[in-house]
Amino acid sequence: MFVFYGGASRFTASISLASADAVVLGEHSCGLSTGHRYGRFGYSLAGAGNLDVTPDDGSDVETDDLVIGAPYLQTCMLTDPPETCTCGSAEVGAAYWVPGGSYSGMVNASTLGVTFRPSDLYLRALMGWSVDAGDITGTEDELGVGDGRPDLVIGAPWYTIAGAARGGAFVFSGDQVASPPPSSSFTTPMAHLWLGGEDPYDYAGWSVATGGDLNQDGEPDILVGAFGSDRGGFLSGAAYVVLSSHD
Ligand SMILES: [Ca+2]
Ligand SMILES: [Ca+2]
Ligand SMILES: [Ca+2]
Repeated sequence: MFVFYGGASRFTASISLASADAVVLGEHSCGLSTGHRYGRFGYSLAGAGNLDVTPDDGSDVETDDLVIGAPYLQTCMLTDPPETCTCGSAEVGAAYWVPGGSYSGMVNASTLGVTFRPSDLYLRALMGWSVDAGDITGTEDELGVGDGRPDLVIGAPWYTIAGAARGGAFVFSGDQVASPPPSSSFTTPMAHLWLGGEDPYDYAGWSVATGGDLNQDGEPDILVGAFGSDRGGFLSGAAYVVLSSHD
């Protein structure tokens, strides 16, 4: 992922990505000689607002942050030395929250921020195929009213529960992610909310979005795309709307 720091006068004409201010990389890939293990970091990305702001103690960190997906990340890339990568080829996938900052040169997402991945490292999930962020929820309000801190939505379209590739989206509470003691890694059972696909091969979570207030209750709502859904006929596809609150 290439980062350019803004400025109205800078973003004109054309800029080569080679002159980006920083390049954010995912976890290592294994070489071609070891069987094409790769993560495809940057397949999805989104601005994540300012998740690590600390509201009550005056020590606010004012940088806006990032969420980035690497849906083809494989188990061996986490567990084996780069030169071997001898494990199976399950594409578990991962997503990374990266705090904002004045980065330069090449930086690594897994050492900068927080990693999200399935708890089962041998199950193909393609987690991180889609990502977005918005203040969907706060931990102190069971009605889902936001707490001012962005939360993360991470799609996993191949995630399998009771049938292949139902897919779905995991919501991780920003409050949970930012709460001390800081954790560098979250797994799917720690998610605040799971929005699971209805049927096998729905591929729910192929796309996700937050931020729109569809029902005008002041809180962002969640959209989950499932292109394999048969709701409207064979492979009609569907887009699910999950409102932050409803009567
Ligand atoms: Ca921040
Ligand atoms: Ca929140
Ligand atoms: Ca709403």
